[in-house]
Amino acid sequence: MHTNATSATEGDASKMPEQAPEQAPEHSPEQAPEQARFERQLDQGIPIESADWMPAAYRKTLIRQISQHAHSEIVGMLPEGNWLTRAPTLERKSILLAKVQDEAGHGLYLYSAAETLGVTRDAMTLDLLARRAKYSSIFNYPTLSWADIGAIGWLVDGAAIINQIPLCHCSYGPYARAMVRICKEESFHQRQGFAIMTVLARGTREQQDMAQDALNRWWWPVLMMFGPPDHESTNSDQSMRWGIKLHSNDELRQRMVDQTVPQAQFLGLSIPDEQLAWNEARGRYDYGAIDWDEFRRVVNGDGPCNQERLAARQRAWDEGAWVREALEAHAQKQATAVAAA
Ligand code: BYC
Repeated sequence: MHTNATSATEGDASKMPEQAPEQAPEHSPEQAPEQARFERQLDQGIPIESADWMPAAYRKTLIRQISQHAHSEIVGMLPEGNWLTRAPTLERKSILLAKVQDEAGHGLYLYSAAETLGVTRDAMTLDLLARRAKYSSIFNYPTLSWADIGAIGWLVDGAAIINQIPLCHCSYGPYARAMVRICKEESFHQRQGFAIMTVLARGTREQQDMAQDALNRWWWPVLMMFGPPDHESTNSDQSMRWGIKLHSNDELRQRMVDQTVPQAQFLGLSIPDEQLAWNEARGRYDYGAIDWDEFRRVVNGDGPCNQERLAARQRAWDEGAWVREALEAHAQKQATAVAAA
């Protein structure tokens, strides 16, 4: 629920900014001392806080990344929510329910972190609904069997941890602090997924096949989560200079492969990649070519579930209108009472 009313117009979609506000131009000569202080803070590893001066492009990049991250957490509830009523036991159901609720919490911490940069949650949501903002490609794939819930925890949350632990040390204080708790919870999520896969992998032949089928379908989309290859990554260089990203997309993807192969071996499952091989010289695994056309298709709206996911978010927005209106009315009543007192 949206409780973060920051302006008198918030909650009234007709008066809402249609997208994140335009940023001020890059620093003027008078701002040179501020720019120098900003750069000194980056060099010395001192977090940038919301009240600190920052270049407009830094602010814009953070709003883009944090809001897309928040949208991913919220959209990410949908594929798993699909199995809440069909979890095989009461215990599994309550664990999954807790996990899905955690994802909602992650979305809220992240929307709050983005709001410290001067954008409203409503504006960010409208950007998502108008397809101006992205969310992770991985959530455009369907969850066809219970093993997919295991695979999401094991692989998707596993990838999230690899990508997000470094973000706990990124240069923007509110984002870095939000990531600390998120990463702790992701680690619980990863373990619950691995636990599901372990039960299936040690189960009947049918259960083992189900686990293998889930791994086959999720493996490549999970590797795509880390973003395009470094030479095609438009934002990486600048984001790394600003300390928003600490490692490149390919480096994190490689860590994912190196971490997951022994886990798959432990489960007795095979990674669906004939070119996967240990490279003694590099001390890392070599892996096969990723289908980047598929990645681009999914990111551009043509994945198996893109329409369904956005329709669900649109429905939630429409059906939540009365809540936003009620909150707005309540906030106005409070403000009137305070003014009268
Ligand atoms: N999907 O220059 P690049 C979770 C876009 S939540 C869609 O490398 P950047 C979880 C990228 O936005 C998982 N789009 O970008 C939740 C850019 O387009 P724009 C989400 C992607 O930002 C619930 C363009 O491609 N995690 O795990 O430097 C349950 C060029 O890419 C993707 C985060 O958001 C993608 N996979 O690096 C369970 C973490 N990859 O925006 C689990 C925070 C790239 O210029 N985000 N694009 O139009 C990041 O670390 C970075 O934003 C990324 C991409 C590594 C994802």
